[in-house]
Amino acid sequence: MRSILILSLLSCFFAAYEAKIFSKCELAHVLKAAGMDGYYGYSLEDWVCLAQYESNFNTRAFNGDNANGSSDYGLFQLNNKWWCKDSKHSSANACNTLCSKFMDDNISDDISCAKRVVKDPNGMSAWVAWVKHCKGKDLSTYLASCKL
Ligand SMILES: *[C@@H]1O[C@H](CO)[C@@H](O)[C@H](O)[C@H]1NC(C)=O
Ligand SMILES: *[C@@H]1O[C@H](CO)[C@@H](O)[C@H](O)[C@H]1NC(C)=O
Ligand SMILES: [Ca+2]
Repeated sequence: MRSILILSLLSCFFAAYEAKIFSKCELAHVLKAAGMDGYYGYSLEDWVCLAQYESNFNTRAFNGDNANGSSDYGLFQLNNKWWCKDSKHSSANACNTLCSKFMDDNISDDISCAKRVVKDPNGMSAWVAWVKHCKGKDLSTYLASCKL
């Protein structure tokens, strides 16, 4: 009995540190509510596709070995050269935040920063995975199964 209690306490403890992995439709709902459908001319499909291919919808996605020496953080793989600050790199820190904030389960700051990124002249082309997997593709049925 006691070991069961301890086990369940432990699993609660670890659950708090687990990555949140969105489903496609769950993320579509959150991004829509955050005004991303049509934001800077990009469809909701584009935003969700971008997150799928950048992070596989994982809020803890981390890539620490880009060829240019930068690291990418979280759902939108925001990097420590331009957008956020970490201890490894000098940064323009245009989103004025710590990169670790892009690794937690609250994505409202990640969304704000992505909105900032897309305002630059490159738009969504700032995201290599979007260019490769989403740009110019027919995404018309991509979110068809989601009740939006
Ligand atoms: C560094 O490379 C990564 C991956 O190729 C890219 O996503 C990122 O935008 C680059 N960062 C800079 C500052 O050039
Ligand atoms: C998420 O973070 C924002 C600040 O970035 C905060 O205003 C909001 O209350 C947080 N939401 C939750 C559910 O903790
Ligand atoms: Ca966050």
